[in-house]
Amino acid sequence: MKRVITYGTFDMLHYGHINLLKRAKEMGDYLIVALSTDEFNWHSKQKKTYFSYEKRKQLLEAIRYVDLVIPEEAWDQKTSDVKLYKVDTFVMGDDWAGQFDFLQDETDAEVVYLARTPEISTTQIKKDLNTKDLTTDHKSKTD
Ligand code: C2G
Repeated sequence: MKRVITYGTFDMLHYGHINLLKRAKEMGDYLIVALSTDEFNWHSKQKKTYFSYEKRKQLLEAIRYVDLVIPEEAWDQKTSDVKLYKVDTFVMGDDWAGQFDFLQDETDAEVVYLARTPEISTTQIKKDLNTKDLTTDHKSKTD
């Protein structure tokens, strides 16, 4: 069984996240998602999330590509995670390109960076919700 792992906050889940998870799963048979806890997000990423860890975990566990969700509590847990879960492939979006190459030296895992889905992000969604007149905008597209 080929095991894959990826890490992230996955707040306000959107199709960019799904595209990443789908491609990550296609690289193996079992996909583990290390989900940033609320504490890790705030203390280490200065990120406040719309959804709590439990809600973000519930959403991820409902995705067909995801087999296991574990907490991400520290930047430096990746090496031990890869060893503990016998991971073959470590996957991240290419906004992280190069940041985790050390894992190839410290573990037997392959490190793969996948192209991000352009134009969508949680930050963009929050901005658009405050600016676009979504109803009118949506209506004009479908009428
Ligand atoms: N992603 C993507 N396309 C987007 C948005 C996100 O491919 N339009 C990918 C990111 O590259 C990342 C994953 O989806 O691989 C999760 O994105 P975030 O929740 O923003 O994760 P991040 O805050 O980058 O946390 O230790 C690593 C960190 O936990 C990663």
